[in-house]
Amino acid sequence: VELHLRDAVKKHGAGHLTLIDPDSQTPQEAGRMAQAASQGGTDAIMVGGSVGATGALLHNTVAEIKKVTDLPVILFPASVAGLCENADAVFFMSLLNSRSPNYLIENQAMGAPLVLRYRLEALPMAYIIIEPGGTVGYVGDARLIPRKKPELACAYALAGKYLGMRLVYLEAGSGADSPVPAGMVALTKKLLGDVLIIVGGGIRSGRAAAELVAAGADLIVTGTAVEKSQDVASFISELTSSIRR
Ligand code: 1GP
Repeated sequence: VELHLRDAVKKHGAGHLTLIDPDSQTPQEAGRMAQAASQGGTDAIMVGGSVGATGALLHNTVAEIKKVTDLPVILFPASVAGLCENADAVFFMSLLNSRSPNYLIENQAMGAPLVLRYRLEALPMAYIIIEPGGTVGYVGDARLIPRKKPELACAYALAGKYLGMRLVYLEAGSGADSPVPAGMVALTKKLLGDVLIIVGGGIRSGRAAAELVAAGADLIVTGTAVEKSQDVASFISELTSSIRR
């Protein structure tokens, strides 16, 4: 799955990930969204959410998505409960600016044997939450990075790289009024080189996505805007065509 993502970035200059929160619709509706997103040219489906994205709902959501598309399904877990065996990979992430050991290492330790048993590909990722942070900032007990302090985001991202993480996710929080500042993305990419920079939270248009890609984002995540869209295939197609070379 990591190779698939890196290939997409190499080929088109950037990639797009569609985030589906199992708690926001039925598994069948999630399947229809994933199918439309795939038609629109998204590169992978992320499945997860801060609250309630667990158990049978999670499993059935992944199952419906796998039925309708060959795209990789990557789990985006809020805790050990966000793992299931029918996905392809997991963002094996540590919330580096959390105050809580739960989100730094405890859930990861409880989850690691399940990742092995479920044969999920683990994608080692530094997860960094920037203001305003939204629900995930609250639930993850994050000490939010101020929007005007790109050097702080970079310090955490670089620490992640030196710890061996090959992906960095700069998160503004789902539904944020505005995405992570482009300048913060630019500085992070400049210092991190071949680490994949994922940016999400509050991205609602092709223009916003293109600005972040121009700054250095490798992968753009959209969740809320896809959920709200009346025509998912054409919305994703607008996003993917504006970020691709
Ligand atoms: C949330 O970054 C993701 O974890 C997506 O955010 O819902 O605002 O697209 P949106």
